[in-house]
Amino acid sequence: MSKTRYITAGLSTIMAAALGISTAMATPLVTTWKTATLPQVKALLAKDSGKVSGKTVTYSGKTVHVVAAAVLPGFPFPSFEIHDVKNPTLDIPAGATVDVTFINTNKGFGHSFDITKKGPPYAVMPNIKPIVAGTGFSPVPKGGKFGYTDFTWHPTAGTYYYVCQIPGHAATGMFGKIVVK
Ligand SMILES: [Cu+2]
Repeated sequence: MSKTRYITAGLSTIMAAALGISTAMATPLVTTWKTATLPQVKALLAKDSGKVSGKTVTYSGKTVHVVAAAVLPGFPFPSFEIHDVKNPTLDIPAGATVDVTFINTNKGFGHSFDITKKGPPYAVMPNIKPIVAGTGFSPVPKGGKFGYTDFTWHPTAGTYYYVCQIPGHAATGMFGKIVVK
């Protein structure tokens, strides 16, 4: 049901990997974006299945639904929000199926939500190949319409980070931690 995927480039990608060429050469992520109005965005945000405690959102069950926004109105740029918490740590049970919905609510800017094992600090251009097909760069909201997309992740136990790969965003704090255990 994932709406995102990588387009593989076949032999050239394999050769690039074999030669140790930087991920800058990797094939870009192609993502399908849908649009929602602000009331629809609020309904989507309410579908997050976690429970907030301080700066942590804890998920339980076999299937969890993470709904993240980029720069909700009223929050500082650049940041992610989940349950109105800025850049929260996500606690997810190992073995769970994680359905992620990412919505860009930041008028005038694009953002991405990509998952990596690489922690901070991040370069201005993080150039991270996500460990699961993430979102790639969102469209810039316009005309009261906000882009959102979905992907599914089956994490193994470990520590991960969600990051925005628009240049400068992760470097200036647009990331958070995910603990799977
Ligand atoms: Cu961003």
